Amino acid sequence: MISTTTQLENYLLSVPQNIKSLSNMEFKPIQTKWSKKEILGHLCDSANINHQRFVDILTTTTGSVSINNYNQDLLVKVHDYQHSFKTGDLIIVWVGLNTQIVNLLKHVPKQQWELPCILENKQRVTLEWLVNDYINHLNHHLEQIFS
Ligand code: NI
Repeated sequence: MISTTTQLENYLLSVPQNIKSLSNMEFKPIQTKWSKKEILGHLCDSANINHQRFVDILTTTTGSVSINNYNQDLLVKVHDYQHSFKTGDLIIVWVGLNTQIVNLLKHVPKQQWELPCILENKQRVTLEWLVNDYINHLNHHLEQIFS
């Protein structure tokens, strides 16, 4: 899990610079598709929600934590990322949230990576699985932004 955390830490340095060099952040190919700015907003939502999931798993006193899905389109809509945020401000939010995640994960003892949680489809997984899922999701959307 050290490699995953290191990858995220490297992103904290590279992603802001790379996004600042893009000029098409607000372009919407069609009205129903997210712009790159909205994808970045979605990544802030994902960081926020997953940080809370990781904290819940690490601090539960009652056993397995249940992971609920979230309505990603609705979250992008209520924040109105396309109009209400400057890209620079979204970058600050994204870096802040992921800085908190990196520092949390850096201090997780080896055995706690095996802590369980239960997905909405009742599948039983571990904190390690969930963190990998978070990074894979992030990679997927960064590829979209930098394509
Ligand atoms: Ni997504």
